[in-house]
Amino acid sequence: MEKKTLCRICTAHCPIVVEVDETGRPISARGDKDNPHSEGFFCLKGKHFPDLHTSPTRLRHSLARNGSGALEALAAEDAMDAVATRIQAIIDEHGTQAVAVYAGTLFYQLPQTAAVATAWMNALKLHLRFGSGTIDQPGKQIAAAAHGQWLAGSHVFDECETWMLVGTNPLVAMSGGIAHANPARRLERARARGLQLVVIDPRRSETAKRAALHIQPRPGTDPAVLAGIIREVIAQDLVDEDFLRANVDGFETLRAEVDPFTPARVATRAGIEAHQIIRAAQIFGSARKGTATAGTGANMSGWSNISEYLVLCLNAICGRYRRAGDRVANPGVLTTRRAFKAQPIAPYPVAGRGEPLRSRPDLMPAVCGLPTSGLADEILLEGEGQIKALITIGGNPMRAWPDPKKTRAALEALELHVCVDPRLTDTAQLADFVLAPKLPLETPGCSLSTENLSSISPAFGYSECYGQYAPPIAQCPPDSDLREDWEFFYGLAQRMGLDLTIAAGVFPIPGVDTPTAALDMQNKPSSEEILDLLTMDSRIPLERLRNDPNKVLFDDEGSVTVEDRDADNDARLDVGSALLFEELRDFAAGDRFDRPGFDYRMISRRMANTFNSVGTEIEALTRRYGTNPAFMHPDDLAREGFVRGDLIRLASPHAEVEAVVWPDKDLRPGLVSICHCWGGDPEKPDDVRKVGVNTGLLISVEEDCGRFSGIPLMSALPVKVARI
Ligand SMILES: Nc1nc2c(c(=O)[nH]1)N[C@H]1C(S)=C(S)[C@@H](COP(=O)(O)OP(=O)(O)OC[C@H]3O[C@@H](n4cnc5c(=O)[nH]c(N)nc54)[C@H](O)[C@@H]3O)O[C@H]1N2
Ligand SMILES: Nc1nc2c(c(=O)[nH]1)N[C@H]1C(S)=C(S)[C@@H](COP(=O)(O)OP(=O)(O)OC[C@H]3O[C@@H](n4cnc5c(=O)[nH]c(N)nc54)[C@H](O)[C@@H]3O)O[C@H]1N2
Ligand code: SF4
Ligand SMILES: [Mo]
Repeated sequence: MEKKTLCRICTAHCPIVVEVDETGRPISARGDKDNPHSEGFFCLKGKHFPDLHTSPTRLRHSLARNGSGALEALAAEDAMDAVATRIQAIIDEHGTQAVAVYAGTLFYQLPQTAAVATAWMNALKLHLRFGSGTIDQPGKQIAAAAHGQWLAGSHVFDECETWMLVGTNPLVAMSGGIAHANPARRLERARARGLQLVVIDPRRSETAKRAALHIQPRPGTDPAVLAGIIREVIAQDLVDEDFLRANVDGFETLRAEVDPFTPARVATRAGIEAHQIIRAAQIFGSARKGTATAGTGANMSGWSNISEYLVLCLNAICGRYRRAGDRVANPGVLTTRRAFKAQPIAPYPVAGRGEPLRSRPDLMPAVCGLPTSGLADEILLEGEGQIKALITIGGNPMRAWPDPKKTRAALEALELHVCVDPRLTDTAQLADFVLAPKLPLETPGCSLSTENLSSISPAFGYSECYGQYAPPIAQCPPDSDLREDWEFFYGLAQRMGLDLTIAAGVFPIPGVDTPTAALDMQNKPSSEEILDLLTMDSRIPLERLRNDPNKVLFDDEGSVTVEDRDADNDARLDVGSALLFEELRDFAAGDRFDRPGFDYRMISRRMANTFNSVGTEIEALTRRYGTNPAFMHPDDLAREGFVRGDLIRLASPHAEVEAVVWPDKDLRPGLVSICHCWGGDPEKPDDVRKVGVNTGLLISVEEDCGRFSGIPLMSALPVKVARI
């Protein structure tokens, strides 16, 4: 039997059709060609989405560490009893400051999980909440705070004449500017109607190959390239004077700060041609509609905050925001109803939200959350306030956190580590309890998380008025004892005597008072009821999506246009943040990441067939390379005397690893491009050709960390290579 649903491996949430057998076992998946939003698009990972549900390595029971130190199966209700008792005991002895949570990528992709787990943290007044966001693109929240936000949002890709992508590759990552579902087709259509794409990436990525202009700079030089483009936009008189006058402060400061970044100087610093800067400014600045967005490449290479800030400055001086009377392409389906007004939310404080970390006085709670790069040290530092318990939800610290050796030591030092994950990951293997969840095909879901991403950054979320409900379509594996993720947190709350209040949506929407609802703590609500609460004030009621599963586009529900600025509103965006321009001056002073003798730079990238650590154990997904190769330019291979498939030694100033080398003519010479979240337990070395290499081993969480977020140098990291 074929059933329609959504793939939930990545944020694209592609509509798929899953073949389910008579026992309710999902067999195979394909893209849903009848879906007008995605037009059948899906990827190889999605094809294997059912395998994640049926894999023999999937956990069918929760696990607990027994007296002899081994993990053994435990009934879900007993696991909740034991975990609640242990957490309560730690809180009774040390207070809630001894308990921390790490929320990984899957946390945010599952609306019920994010909502109920957050409600549990709120009920406990738990402050130590860490997430994958601070080792991802934390500059976004920091830049938005320093700059302010535009309540009416920006134009979507489908209606623009230009777009600029900085260190992001939406055609593979399904993230970062070109809307998720079917980005390649969207780009193709946009190009056919004349869109000029500008891509800034040291690698001629899948997306860069389709650009009108590809600038291939040295990694870690985005501030120069962006400041140079802004300077040229000003020099070429392409600034939107009206928008600036009405809405923006700090223009003279911006002009002065970018003034040193002449095309010639930028060319020298970034290793590009000066005319590319002039051309990028011309393409971007002379269009009427078009936005610049940045991704992980621009955030991981040392200058996260200032790079994201310059991106916002560029958009602001070119006036790339919706104005009063403009049509709002996607006024929302399942997210909380909101107003679209042609006015800013004024800048707000970047940091100052609490005490610095005990172990790291330089790292403190900021708008991007607590710095995950400091969490291992915070666990390891003994004394008053030490973290004793960690709960990991939908994340895999051993693969994802920089410095897995330190991570391992920290996880082992915990009194209690609870991991909510369907797989016995390297992280789960070190846990005291592994709570085994149901997977998306076995639970009700919807497109809310991805839609709600629109509140994180311009051009995130859906570009059209799309929403979809995904009913549970598969049975849990036979003889399993699983719960939905959220049920574990509800169960813990019941046992700990906590009342839970959940907030609508997944991410708060700027300028909107999010509605909340108290959960019935006696009679457990159903998963469907939780979804109803999460969409309690949506523009389109979820019930309508349930009742008419074939209707997924809602453009015919009345068009929404941007309203005028409120009469009493005088907020302005700021392009002259003194705080952030300190970073531009620091950048201008020279390459502070340079290390003599380390003549290559390692850069981050994503591979199409794995999603962070998900899929790295599925043979069909890893067949192409068998591992995460270290890609290098063929000229570099020749110079070093390497051939494809050679095992090489890759060293950073902090550590040394082995990797399998692979030619990639699309790379700028002098680089080693490797995907993250591979490799096994660093204390149990295994064949790198099989398990891959964990690039986090090369990264230091002590040196070169970004201001506020603590994001380490995860791209543009100095390395050297040698034959083994
Ligand atoms: N060196 C280096 N390190 C990096 C990066 C890099 O580029 N370079 N990238 C960083 C980035 S951007 C990110 S976002 C992080 C990723 O960091 P994490 O989020 O910590 O890592 P993931 O592998 O995405 O972890 C997702 C986990 O969720 C589990 N899972 C799958 N389905 C479910 C479910 O339904 N419920 C639950 N509870 N769990 C589920 C999976 O089995 C997996 O273990 O890594 C970061 N680390
Ligand atoms: N298939 C797949 N999709 C994914 C993921 C996955 O693991 N696999 N992970 C998901 C996650 S967690 C995230 S956060 C998103 C991330 O989405 P993106 O941010 O789009 O991530 P990437 O595809 O790695 O693209 C980053 C690009 O930055 C370039 N780059 C590296 N260093 C620099 C630099 O210093 N400057 C500039 N300008 N560019 C640089 C790289 O060459 C690369 O092409 O993708 C998500 N989607
Ligand atoms: S892009 Fe692939 S992994 Fe992501 S949701 Fe679509 S089918 Fe799933
Ligand atoms: Mo990420």
